[in-house]
Amino acid sequence: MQATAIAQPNIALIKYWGKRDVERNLPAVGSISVTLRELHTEVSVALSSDLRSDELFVNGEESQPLLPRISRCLDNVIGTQRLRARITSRSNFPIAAGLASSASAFAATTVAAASAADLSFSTEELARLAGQASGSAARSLYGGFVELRNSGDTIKLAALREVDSWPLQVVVAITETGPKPTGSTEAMEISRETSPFYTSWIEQQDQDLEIARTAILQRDFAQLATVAEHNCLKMHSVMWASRPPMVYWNSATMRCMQTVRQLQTEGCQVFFTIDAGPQVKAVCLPEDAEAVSKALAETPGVQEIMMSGLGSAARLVDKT
Ligand code: 2P0
Repeated sequence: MQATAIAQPNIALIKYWGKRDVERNLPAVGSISVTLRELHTEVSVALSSDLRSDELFVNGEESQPLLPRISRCLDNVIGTQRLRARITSRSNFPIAAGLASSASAFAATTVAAASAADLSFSTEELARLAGQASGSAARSLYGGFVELRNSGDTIKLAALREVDSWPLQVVVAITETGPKPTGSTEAMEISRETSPFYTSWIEQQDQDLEIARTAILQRDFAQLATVAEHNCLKMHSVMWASRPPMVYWNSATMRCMQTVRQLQTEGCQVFFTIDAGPQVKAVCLPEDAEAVSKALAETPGVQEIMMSGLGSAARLVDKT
């Protein structure tokens, strides 16, 4: 009873920040993301009557701190009266550094757990289960451009555009690889409870979603660039105005934003987005990817560059 799944992280262009139901992990706002191709997490779930408790190995090392959340995810997918599991996870990019590693990890865990237990779910059901573990994970059950919508008491997902029909590139500038100071779950609640901008953030989200959805459907890069940068900066303004303030950026993050601004003045079709971490993701047209990558690599403080096209949905790769 073992299954292995692969999922890719996704980068939100219109961000999820805030929860309307913490218990069920329902987001307060919809979001739109792109699923990446080159970054991935592979998760194996092996259920066994020989195990007395769940065991988790992340990139070859046993991990106690992450285990309760993974165990809860398995309880949610399989049921609490399940066999114990050995879970092994391997990512080809830094984890817990604002690169959406929880999205790919929980998407892959959900798919692998369901298969290991011989349970059959629709993609949308798998997305809802993954989303209960980590909101952004729901989006990695789909490929290309993905929208997550709030729908009554649950979420609904839609693939807005397939991977190959608008092959944007994402250049990730890594400026720091350590774990982030405040996890997203806690940070979102601090924002909801203390930020004076939180309510207007929530109120304006549907408008941003509408503009981004239309831009994606029409392949209007300029429109998507404007709304994505605006939405990103609004989310960070909510965080900055929280008490305590949550500032995920470092000086290299700012320098990367300036590099993107400079590229834009030179005619490059590129925009930046930044999540709950110091990395800068530059989204661009394929013909501009090399120039964007070179300029970001030369930006002081950038430690590494990762390039990715848009990728496909989470999937099962092995079952025994
Ligand atoms: C996003 N982020 O839309 C936003 C932008 C971070 C900034 O989704 O609490 O790890 O597990 O549901 O999914 C990160 O939040 O949060 C996230 P939980 P998650 O990608």
